[in-house]
Amino acid sequence: MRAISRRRALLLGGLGAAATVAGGAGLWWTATSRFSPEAGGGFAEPEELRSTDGQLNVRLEASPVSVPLGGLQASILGYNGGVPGPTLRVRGGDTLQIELVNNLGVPTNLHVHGLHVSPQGNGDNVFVMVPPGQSFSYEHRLPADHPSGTYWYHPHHHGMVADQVSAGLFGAIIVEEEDAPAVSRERILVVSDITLDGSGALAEATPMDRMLGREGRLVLVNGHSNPELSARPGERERWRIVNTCVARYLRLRLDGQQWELLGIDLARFPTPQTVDEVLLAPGNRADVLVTATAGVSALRTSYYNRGSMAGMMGRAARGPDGTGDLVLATFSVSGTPATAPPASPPMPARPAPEDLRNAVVAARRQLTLATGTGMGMGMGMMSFTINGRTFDPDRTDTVVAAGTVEEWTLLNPSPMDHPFHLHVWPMQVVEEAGTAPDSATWRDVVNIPANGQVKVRISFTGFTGRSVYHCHILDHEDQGMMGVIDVR
Ligand SMILES: [Cu+2]
Repeated sequence: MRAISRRRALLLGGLGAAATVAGGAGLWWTATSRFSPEAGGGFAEPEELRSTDGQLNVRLEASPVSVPLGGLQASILGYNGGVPGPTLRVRGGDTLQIELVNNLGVPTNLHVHGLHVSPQGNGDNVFVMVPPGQSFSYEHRLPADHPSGTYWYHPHHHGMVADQVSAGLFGAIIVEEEDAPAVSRERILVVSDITLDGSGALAEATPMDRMLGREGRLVLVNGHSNPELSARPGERERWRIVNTCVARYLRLRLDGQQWELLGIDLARFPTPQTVDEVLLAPGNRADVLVTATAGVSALRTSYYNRGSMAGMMGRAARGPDGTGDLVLATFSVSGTPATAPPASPPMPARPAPEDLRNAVVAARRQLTLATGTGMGMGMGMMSFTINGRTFDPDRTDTVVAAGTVEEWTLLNPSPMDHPFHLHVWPMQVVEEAGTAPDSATWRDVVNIPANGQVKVRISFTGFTGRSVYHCHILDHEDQGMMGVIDVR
């Protein structure tokens, strides 16, 4: 039997603590080197909740749950008893009300990642804290012209975000478009990663995990290990892929199939892009069209070098563990060919944000995401800063005039990538790797490569109030790589 830390006991509450104490073997994956997770079950999707008459009222209970994961009975966290939580489907103009119930042993809250909604009051307000045993009613009023896209929700209580998201607290949000492409079927693929110990309890992140950003050893699609998706030749499917991983980058391929990228995060590209691979930093989403070709194909993620901490022990050459190649899902195409695939989608999608490439820029700023070894810091302790400062909820770092367009140069002088996320207002990439994109490219998470920079433009319209921007390697966010913005 091994001791359970106070931190984990608090996080998991009664159920997790009991399960951990009862178990007690070492890390599940490392304990048996030949272990491979039970895989290949049928593809399943989370429950879907859809708005009616402009309204979606949802109750989300964050609780310890016991669910089968990759052949083990896992004691983790979930919304409404499952991992992922329910998928929420809304449209522009809708009101999304979420009653968040906190059944955890620690505080939590809820962020609607990517939604263009108010950050104030009971809106997308990350400064709200919901204590254990209490609940909070969020209300999000989506503008009528809210960009379509795939979004997601997860806790955002500073200092505990990585622990709670990696434990299973996440779910998808879909904002439907007016002119959706005709498809044979649409699927949501919520990708997550987690490390369990031999008893199925959540493994605790090490100091190294927190520094580099933890990557779970078990990678799941909708809570399943390598599920099998079936289709007939000629069918066209729309896949919405969400990267909810705390730090894992997904470099996706689907060899043997026709794969077109409709968009990343929000809106759609002016024309679908035929691509070999799609890179999703933590927090990003892909919207893809798959035209099924007979055969069996693997949805793979391949190794992506996101850098490391220079001078740190181990891992320096290849970066953090776990960013290697693996199969996320299997796509099996067989049977009677479909008569004709549905017609190509109309482009671009409506509504879409305004193209800011020729906009009047009211202010230009630089934000520098840096890592360092601070004075008096212990072995292995790093600082994670934006413009030299760690997060302070009481300090406002950036004041923006409402209604203006700004251009931000996002700089990363550190030896590892940092995916930059701004709440509420989408970013349009205007310069990446020294070149301007050919077409309007929006993101709400923009990867800033190690020793690189990206320029974005942001239209601060629609809402005022205090919100945040941060690194979406959630371990970095928890350690202070976050700033406060006030639009007024
Ligand atoms: Cu980071």
